[in-house]
Amino acid sequence: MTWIAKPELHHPALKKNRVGYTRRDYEGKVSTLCAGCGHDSISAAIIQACWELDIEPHRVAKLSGIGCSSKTPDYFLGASHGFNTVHGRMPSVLTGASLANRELLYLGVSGDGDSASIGLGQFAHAMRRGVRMAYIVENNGVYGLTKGQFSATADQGSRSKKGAINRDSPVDLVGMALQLGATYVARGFSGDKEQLVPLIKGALEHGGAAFVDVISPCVAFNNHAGSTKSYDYVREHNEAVSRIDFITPRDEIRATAEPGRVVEVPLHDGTLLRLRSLHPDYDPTDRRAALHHMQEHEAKGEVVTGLLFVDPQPVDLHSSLGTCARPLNTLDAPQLCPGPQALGELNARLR
Ligand SMILES: Cc1ncc(C[n+]2csc(CCOP(=O)(O)OP(=O)(O)O)c2C)c(N)n1
Ligand code: SF4
Ligand SMILES: [Mg+2]
Repeated sequence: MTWIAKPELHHPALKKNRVGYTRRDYEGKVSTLCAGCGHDSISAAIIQACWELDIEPHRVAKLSGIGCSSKTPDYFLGASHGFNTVHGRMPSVLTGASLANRELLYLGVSGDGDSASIGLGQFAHAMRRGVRMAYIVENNGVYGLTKGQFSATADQGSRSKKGAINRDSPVDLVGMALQLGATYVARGFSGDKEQLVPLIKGALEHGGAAFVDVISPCVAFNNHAGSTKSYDYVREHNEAVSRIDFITPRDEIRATAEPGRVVEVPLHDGTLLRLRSLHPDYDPTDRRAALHHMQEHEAKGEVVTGLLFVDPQPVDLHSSLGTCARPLNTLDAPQLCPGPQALGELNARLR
């Protein structure tokens, strides 16, 4: 129903956030995805996260590749910057944009086909270089847009809608992100908005390479018995390591009465991640332990969700390259091209 335009008028009494926007201001066009597609729930969670964080929409750049998942940036943050790249190339285009302007908040949206097959190398290098971004993979285990072929994240032994068995080993993007050095690694489920919104908020505010894998069932091609990415399977096998609250410096920090161990992780910008650990021994700041925990539970067929790892003081590509603090489009000609003498001195330093 691409021809349906959303009404532009808002009810005057809609609640506004601290920067004067209603939740509606963070929406995009009417979605054209199948009714019940998990990807639409992720769009709703992104809208909620940005509204609650008081992010000004023009400060966000949303980039994606190709697929149903990569179409979704059209359905949220309609007033933000956007770039729909070619298949699997979102990370490199985003890296370039980020190097040219580090003042924007970068949100990369991709699919399991887009990131675990054609874009696997791009995904890997964005993580290992510490590109400052929130990288969200809407993971349904199939190529939804091209009619449901198994993707590289489909579990070995899982069945397609037509009954074919997937014989190949899966690519585990969460495990790879942990091994490659991502400094914020989480997994959510599109059917659990309460868990997903704080995970996305944490990723947006992280300040380094933040990866969020979201299991997002494809109702058209991968929501049947025998699939490990269906709503029923994930609900039955969801093994959450923690519940997180995301607290910005201006929020009142109330004492929690929740049961279980509470870990508070202060972040570089003054925000506080409060994790209510559902496993007494789980330490979200121990990369190797996170990997071990995940592999142990996944061997039992469980889907581990929650904030799996966070480095509260991330080193990102800007700090390792010493990039220009100002957006390049605000520099004048002499600053961008300081002349032959400066070039000569630079060359001399490299000899
Ligand atoms: C270079 C290139 N190769 C192949 C395709 C065909 N193609 C379009 S979308 C897609 C896969 C999308 O899968 P995924 O990223 O998982 O997104 P989903 O639709 O499942 O959300 C493929 C192979 C393409 N568009 N471009
Ligand atoms: S084909 Fe699957 S992934 Fe694509 S919109 Fe439909 S349900 Fe969503
Ligand atoms: Mg997919």
